[in-house]
Amino acid sequence: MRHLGMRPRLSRLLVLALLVPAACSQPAEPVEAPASGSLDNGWAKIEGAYVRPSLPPHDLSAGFFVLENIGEEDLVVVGVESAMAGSAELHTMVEVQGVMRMRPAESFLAPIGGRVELAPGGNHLMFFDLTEAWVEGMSIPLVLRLADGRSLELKVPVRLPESSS
Ligand SMILES: [Cu+2]
Repeated sequence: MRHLGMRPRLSRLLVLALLVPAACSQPAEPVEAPASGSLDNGWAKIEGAYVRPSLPPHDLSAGFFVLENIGEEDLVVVGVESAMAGSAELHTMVEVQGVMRMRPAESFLAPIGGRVELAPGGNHLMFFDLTEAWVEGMSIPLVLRLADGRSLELKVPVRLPESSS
């Protein structure tokens, strides 16, 4: 039931919802289901998406996910947005004179039947100017923009990366 033309209005509503203090005259709001960090819409599958707790005082966070292309067209992620971040970018890691540094990336490609994996130390999402600190237990709304105009919306949990052992 989601139409292209509705997106701007939806995002305005999201922003409004964030600006309205939680403690107004409304009776207790239903408890929101925890963010799953997953999505399966028939042509794209996302598993294990999450964002890191923010790093004060810089208001930064990074996000990760595995996107699997289960459709019949390439999935080219060209942007990311969150109603809880002033701006967000796709980032990749490159080695510069022996030091790994992050750089903005143009896009992430999940070819037909393939996948793209974002993980600490590699490709990631980067979030700036967070509207509030991101702490474990919160759910963060994300929108991934695709080159062909489609988008993927999901809610992801805030958590630390699983320790690699
Ligand atoms: Cu980065």
